[in-house]
Amino acid sequence: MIHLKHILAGIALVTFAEDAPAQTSLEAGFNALDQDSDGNVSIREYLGYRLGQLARADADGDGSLTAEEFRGTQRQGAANNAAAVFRSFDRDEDGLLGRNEFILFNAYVFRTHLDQDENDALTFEEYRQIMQRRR
Ligand SMILES: [Ca+2]
Ligand SMILES: [Ca+2]
Ligand SMILES: [Ca+2]
Repeated sequence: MIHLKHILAGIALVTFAEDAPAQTSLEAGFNALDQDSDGNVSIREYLGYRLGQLARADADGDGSLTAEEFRGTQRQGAANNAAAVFRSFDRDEDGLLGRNEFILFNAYVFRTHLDQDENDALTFEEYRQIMQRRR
């Protein structure tokens, strides 16, 4: 778990990148995540979004990610650290990131790096700050 907190901080900054082309407004990106339009991205909504990403990244469709498939879900700088993150969250050490392990990973990122006030929901203001730190 050495340096994991640092690594995950980098991942958090790029976590929304794949669905947010530069010209997409912050509001549009946030609204896409806020499925029930209550003004917050709950941890459930966030995990739902990430599970959709799992399904897309799972090239062989077995419900688990290989290290290679996982790396594909991360961007640039974060991709370099993907192997370390993968090892840390492959709790049963079977060389795959299973659905539950993937959820644990994303819940951890959400709780430690996205949700600043730790109420299991991301406000637009928190989202905006994350996106601005990315630049
Ligand atoms: Ca919501
Ligand atoms: Ca797979
Ligand atoms: Ca595993």
